[in-house]
Amino acid sequence: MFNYDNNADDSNIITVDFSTPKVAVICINRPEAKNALNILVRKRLAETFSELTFNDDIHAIVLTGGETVFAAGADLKEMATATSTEMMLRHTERYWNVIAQCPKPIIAAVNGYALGGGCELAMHADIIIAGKSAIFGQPEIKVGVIPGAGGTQRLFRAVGKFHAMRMIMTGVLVSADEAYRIGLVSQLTEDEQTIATALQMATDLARMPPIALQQMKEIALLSEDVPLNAGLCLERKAFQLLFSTEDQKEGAAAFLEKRHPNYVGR
Ligand code: CO8
Repeated sequence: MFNYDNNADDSNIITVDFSTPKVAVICINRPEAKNALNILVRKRLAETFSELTFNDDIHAIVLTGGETVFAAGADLKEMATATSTEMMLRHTERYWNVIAQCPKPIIAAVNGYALGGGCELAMHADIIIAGKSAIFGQPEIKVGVIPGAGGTQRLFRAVGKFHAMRMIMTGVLVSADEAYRIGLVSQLTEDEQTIATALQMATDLARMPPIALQQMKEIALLSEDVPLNAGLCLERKAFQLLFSTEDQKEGAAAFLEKRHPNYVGR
């Protein structure tokens, strides 16, 4: 079994910056391996997302790999000789699930490669900001496997069958422009502006009513899996529920009084 326990040299493999009020910026920091997602990175990401989920001071999260690369996939060196049983026993889905279930808005800021597990990680976000250098792809087929963290599922939902099939079957890498055109990217920017743009958006989101944002996210993601009528019903119930929040009263009052609202998350 691969040993992925903590190693003193890896203490900065994930960094979290709290310098912007109400926003956490998570950065993967493994440049020597193009930010490949080894198990320790995924474990630390899960721990970080878990902490941020319960941190009431944080209202929005930016996820990035820094200025030059987002993540070049799962760590191929860790998987090269693994057996099926070993892969099963790693239970990496437990790490991914923490990110998928994070109720707060997540913005991925992508420069450079977002391949394989890296592309799948970006797709765990709610919004993807990409610099012009960004390159997306699910090249797993070229190394003898298939996407293992949602690439056959989330990519389909994001870009539709024919773009997704082309990407996962051929392993073709797509440019930021193409990714934007097919709907895999929310907003394109210059590379130097990617993180700043994501940070500004996160700051804007952090000023929004947090309960409403979380209800919206939960229902929007659930609705991919439920019939339209059930989704509409969920939406209606949450919409009605929000009228019990102080933030709804504040939002309406601020509009009527022609001032900026001050949301408190109650
Ligand atoms: N895993 C491990 N190491 C990597 C990875 C990776 N995915 N990508 C890059 N590296 C390492 C290289 O081995 C190299 O290390 P070293 O200097 O020790 O040789 C270092 O990073 C720099 O890489 P390159 O010299 O190759 O840099 P280039 O700029 O020439 O190329 C590329 C960059 C195009 C990103 C190239 O490195 C590449 O093709 N990487 C592999 C991309 C890939 O196939 N990704 C998919 C992996 S499979 C996957 O993600 C399955 C997901 C399943 C979900 C997870 C569940 C477990």
